[in-house]
Amino acid sequence: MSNIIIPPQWQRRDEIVTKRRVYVNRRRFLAQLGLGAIALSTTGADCADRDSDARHVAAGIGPLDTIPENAPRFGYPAAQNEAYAVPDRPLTDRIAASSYTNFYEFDGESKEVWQLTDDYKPYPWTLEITGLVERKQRFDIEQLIRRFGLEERLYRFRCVEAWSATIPWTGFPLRRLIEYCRPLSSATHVAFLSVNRPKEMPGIRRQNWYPWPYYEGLRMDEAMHELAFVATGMYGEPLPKQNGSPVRLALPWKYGYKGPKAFVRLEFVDREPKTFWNDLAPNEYSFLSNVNPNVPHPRWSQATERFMVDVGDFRRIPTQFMNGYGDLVGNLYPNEPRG
Ligand SMILES: Nc1nc2c(c(=O)[nH]1)N[C@H]1C(S)=C(S)[C@@H](COP(=O)(O)O)O[C@H]1N2
Ligand SMILES: [Mo]
Repeated sequence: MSNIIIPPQWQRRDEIVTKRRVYVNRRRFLAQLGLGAIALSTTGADCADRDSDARHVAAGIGPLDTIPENAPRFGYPAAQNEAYAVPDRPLTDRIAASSYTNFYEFDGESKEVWQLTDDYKPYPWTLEITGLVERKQRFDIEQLIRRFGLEERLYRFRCVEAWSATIPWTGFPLRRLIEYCRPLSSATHVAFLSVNRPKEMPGIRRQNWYPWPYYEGLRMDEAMHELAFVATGMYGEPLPKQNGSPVRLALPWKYGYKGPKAFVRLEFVDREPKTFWNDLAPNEYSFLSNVNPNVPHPRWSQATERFMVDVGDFRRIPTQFMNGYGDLVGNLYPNEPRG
């Protein structure tokens, strides 16, 4: 992707909005000059996307313009919960975090998922609560936000493929939703199901060998942990489509794939639920999938990671036990290799 638009790292909240405006205007400016496609095709690594990119540039659309128009905006930007800061690394550039994404429903290879989300219309959306629970019910996004509130948390993020980021998520602890719904005492796990919209999601159509829709799961003690977070937004605004609009999980001590994007169902169950990547390759993707530098992936080391600072700017850093959250969640996993 474009390396030409890299404003300085922002530190203060109002710079988030400013930065987005600068970015959008720059795109429009290039489009007007007819230079967009040329200026944006300089990296070469994404030739396949060049046509798509040119089309988006011509329309003045960038990776932050995929925030749905009808996403509710009340409560943003939310107050930051200072208990969840990330003092050891910088915040990842916002455009980078919404350009370099993983969302197989749109594509399995390209890291420019946002260009494939034009047909995806996340709203109307409902979350169904079902299974072993007293209050089986549905929430729309407004109801979720009104009932459970919004706060901002800075979390480390670590993909199993050894890239990482620091993201300011907006949302609420999953625990709040679970307590409200009152699971039965027989519930031991929570299963999540992502939205299944082949007409809107080209990756589902193209990669029809995958067991869609995406599904994930947690033990109840994990789901009830204060760190487990339902994200409705990031960087002070609702989630862009490619980052999982309308809601996704942020589980900072686990590899990224444990956090389903665009989930529509939460089911309380009495056994370990099946999960998408574990079903596809059980020896590579365990149910727990806690970030652990001491446990290599069968095909690569997990001792270090490529931390994404900005668009095209990655730094190699050591991976921390539980992604730096060992003090908080380590006690849940007595058998996790510690050295
Ligand atoms: N529904 C769904 N959720 C998903 C994925 C996916 O392909 N589909 N990819 C996962 C993986 S592998 C990662 S690393 C994170 C990526 O989140 P990001 O693209 O917002 O960085 O989303 C996770 N959640
Ligand atoms: Mo990932």
